Amino acid sequence: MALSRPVRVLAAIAALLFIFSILQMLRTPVKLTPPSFGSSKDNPKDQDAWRDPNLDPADEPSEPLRRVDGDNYSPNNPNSDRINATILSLVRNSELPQLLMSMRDLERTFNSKFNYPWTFFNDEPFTEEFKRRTSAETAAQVRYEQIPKEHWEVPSWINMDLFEESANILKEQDVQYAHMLSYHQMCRWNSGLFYKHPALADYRYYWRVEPNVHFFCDIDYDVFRFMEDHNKTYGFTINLYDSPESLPTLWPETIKFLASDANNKLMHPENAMLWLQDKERRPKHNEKANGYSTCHFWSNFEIGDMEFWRSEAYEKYFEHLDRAGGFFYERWGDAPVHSIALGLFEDRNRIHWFRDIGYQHIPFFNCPNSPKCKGCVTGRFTDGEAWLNKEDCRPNWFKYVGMN
Ligand SMILES: Nc1nc2c(ncn2[C@@H]2O[C@H](COP(=O)(O)OP(=O)(O)OP(=O)(O)O)[C@@H](O)[C@H]2O)c(=O)[nH]1
Ligand SMILES: [Mg+2]
Repeated sequence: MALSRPVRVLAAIAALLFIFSILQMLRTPVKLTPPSFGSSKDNPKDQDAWRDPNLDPADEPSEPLRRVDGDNYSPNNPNSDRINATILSLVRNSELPQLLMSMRDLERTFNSKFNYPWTFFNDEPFTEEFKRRTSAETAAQVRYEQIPKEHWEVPSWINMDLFEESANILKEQDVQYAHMLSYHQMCRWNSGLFYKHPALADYRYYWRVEPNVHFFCDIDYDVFRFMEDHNKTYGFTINLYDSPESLPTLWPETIKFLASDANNKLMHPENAMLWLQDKERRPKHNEKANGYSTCHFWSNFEIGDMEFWRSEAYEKYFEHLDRAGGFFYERWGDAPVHSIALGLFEDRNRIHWFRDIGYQHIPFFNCPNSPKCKGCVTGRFTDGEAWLNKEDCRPNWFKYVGMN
């Protein structure tokens, strides 16, 4: 039987589609390639072959791990297995929608199982709407705390005319948020004041969360107990280079601090000085930052032990930096300040890369290769422009310290 021409064309298309789909099924899966760093005169080491460990299957950390068993983590259990830890967030009322997104993700992946309390901080009173809508997202206890004036206010020794002049210079050098006084206040509070809030007096561990971040992977063990049981002080997901223009005197001030014998003794024998001072991968950064690589733990994610921040070493160091004025005359961030302190005064083996926690704060990701993760692309470091891949300084951490 002769087929009409349109029917013959349709049959041919169907046959081609059939062959195409068979070929697709037989094809080997697409291989993920590590992020390419591109080449740049500024980054002679960027062309080094480096395989992102996120491409390798990511398991949970080693035992002991404490898990949900019956009602041992239920919200109202007075004898629960929870330890003295809280999830905390500094946030503005206006950021409520973005904060709810972060809360939903963290509740879904972790906290609906373990029910650790949430503590919210603000320099202003929280609105009733903020309280109502955030407490509706969790079965755990929720607390709303205002920051004492003396913790937030610009310190008396800061000269505001000099602040304005310095901000003009920073702006010329493209330093973001240079004129935004509240940004400087926030960085100072996150560096050296948050853990002094009376609401945290009885807490030891914290997990810092910001609005508009995402968590992608199920976490089926108590991360705070992990920190305690494995003797960890600090956990991070992302490691980045900072803008050297924002902190030209941070390292010189650090060296000044370490110059006295008493302060020099505060350094830990197993410190991460080599990591802090690396000048191989980004020599220009080290040069502009006067000896500091600028590599830091990205502190919008932190799981930490406040005993470290409350230690004599950190107290003295923060006091020194605060007096030096760089939180205002430059734009020292809490991330480099925390990172330098950890690199100097803590045993580097007590710093843990949470490779299994899938995380995003725009524009960077930590996306593990694990069936527990949904919604991010394994091994993708950024969804921004390609040059942002250069900002990843985990290779430095792994080179000098390894994966603890
Ligand atoms: N209450 C309050 N929270 C603040 C203030 N400034 C910043 N924050 C919070 O501090 C955290 C860090 O501020 P961000 O503006 O996100 O700073 P960032 O992460 O460096 O900048 P982005 O890349 O723009 O997110 C966020 O949790 C903010 O909600 C402030 O003036 N008041
Ligand atoms: Mg942010």
